[in-house]
Amino acid sequence: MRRIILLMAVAALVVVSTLMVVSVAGAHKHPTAMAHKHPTRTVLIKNFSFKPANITIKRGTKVRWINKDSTAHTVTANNPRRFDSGRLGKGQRYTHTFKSAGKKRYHCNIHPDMRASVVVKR
Ligand SMILES: [Cu+2]
Repeated sequence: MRRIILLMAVAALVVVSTLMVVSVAGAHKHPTAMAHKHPTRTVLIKNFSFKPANITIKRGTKVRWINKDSTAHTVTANNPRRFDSGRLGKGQRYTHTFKSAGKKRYHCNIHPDMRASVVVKR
């Protein structure tokens, strides 16, 4: 009887320590996986154009625009309900996280010839 109790105690110890190792490994793995899954992409606004003008990202990616011109620009979706930075002065930035897949075309409201797009994949 004593032997059985000892065996059960050893078995319980093995199960508990295995679970602990798994959860510790999981905790270390998770933040790295998230960082790779949701990176930030930067688009510069320079010399009256978006650089790069066309990017392809995964759904959930955050895109950051930085205005490097001394002239004000906007980052405005062709369908303005999707996203609109408003007026960005020199050095100002705007970020938007893309949550739905598809090709999102955008432009600058002040200079309508400035056109670009973000392709969002699933
Ligand atoms: Cu502009």
